Amino acid sequence: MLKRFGVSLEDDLLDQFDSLCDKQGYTNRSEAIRDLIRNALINKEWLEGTEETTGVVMIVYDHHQYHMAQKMTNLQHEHFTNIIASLHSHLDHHNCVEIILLRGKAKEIQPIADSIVSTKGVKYGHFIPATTGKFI
Ligand code: NI
Repeated sequence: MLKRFGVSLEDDLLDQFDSLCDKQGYTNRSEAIRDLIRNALINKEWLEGTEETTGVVMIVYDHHQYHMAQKMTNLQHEHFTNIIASLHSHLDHHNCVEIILLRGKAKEIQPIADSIVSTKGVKYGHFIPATTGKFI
């Protein structure tokens, strides 16, 4: 069920918010506010770390360097209960891009993501915390 509520904002802040909504392609303020609230709830989920959640790690590496192909395979087998899927694409003769999907409690999967991103030989690594969507 949808509920309505009023929000009071300074002119300038509302102008900036409207311009942001416009740039991001929102057709109305309500959907933008819903997303802000959902993001805040997901942040809280990650800070507490006790509920099951999901996240994605994206990495780029040269598979010839530092035994990277073997290292990434070993690491993913070591955490097979939390790594539920991965996608590997060969960008050229040397470079690979890999997307690794994690599922588990934030306090379990954050350290796995950190260890993947900080592995020697990873040229680019980024972790995106997400959600199971159950609580939002
Ligand atoms: Ni490859």
